[in-house]
Amino acid sequence: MAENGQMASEKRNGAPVGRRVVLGMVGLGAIGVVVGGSVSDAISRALAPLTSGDETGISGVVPAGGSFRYYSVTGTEPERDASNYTLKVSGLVRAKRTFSHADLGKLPQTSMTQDFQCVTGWRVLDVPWRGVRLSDLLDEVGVSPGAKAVLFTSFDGVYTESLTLAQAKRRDVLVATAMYGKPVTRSHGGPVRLYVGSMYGYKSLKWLGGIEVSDKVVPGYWEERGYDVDAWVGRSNGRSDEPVE
Ligand SMILES: Nc1nc2c(c(=O)[nH]1)N[C@H]1C(S)=C(S)[C@@H](COP(=O)(O)O)O[C@H]1N2
Ligand SMILES: [Mo]
Repeated sequence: MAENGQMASEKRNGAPVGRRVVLGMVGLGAIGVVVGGSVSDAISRALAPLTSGDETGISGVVPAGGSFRYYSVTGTEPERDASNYTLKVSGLVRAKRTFSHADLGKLPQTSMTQDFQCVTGWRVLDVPWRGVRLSDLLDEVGVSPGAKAVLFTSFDGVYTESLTLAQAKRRDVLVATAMYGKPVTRSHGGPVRLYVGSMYGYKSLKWLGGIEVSDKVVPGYWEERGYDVDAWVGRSNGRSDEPVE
């Protein structure tokens, strides 16, 4: 496990939040000193970037559950928007294809409301997601015989993930273009991210740039660093969270 159970490079609004701050937050949570005037000025300042400007409108008190944390292993938010976005679909498919944001909008749209749970423990309840089911996208390009897995790359240039083909076809796996009724924000991986409903948050790759249909699963960024490849909430990583479904 990385960083004492905390995924590294937690950040917000372009300002990287150092590991010390993150660990400090954990300590605060443990002794329950979070609300009101009891938090020292220095710590309040350190926490401010995490609590301010919450687009979701559900920002809770850090580090209690109920709100998203923001992660980027690169410490940056790659800049791409709906106007210059492309999603390249390649590998074991009938027809390789590059989708623009508008192309994605022409495919069947799916909405679902489902929790988001990070393996470090925080969970956001009832998140409204919208986008194209990965299975619908795969049907659109046609999966070739011999395909067994789907690999994902981020246009941050570093982060990767993968799913077995069976996992990829689940109805709660979305190529998400909206959260909370609005376009996915840059911090949350916009304009297009993955949402893998039943698995821990690290499967939900942000800034989705490439999908490759393959004959085998390739462990992703965090999986190379010790997290489980099959990341079912409550049934992996030695955790016993309530499953997400
Ligand atoms: N490209 C990219 N995708 C990523 C990550 C990341 O650092 N980079 N972090 C993962 C982890 S560990 C989690 S919990 C979620 C967090 O999503 P959020 O930043 O929208 O809260 O994104 C996942 N996808
Ligand atoms: Mo996570």
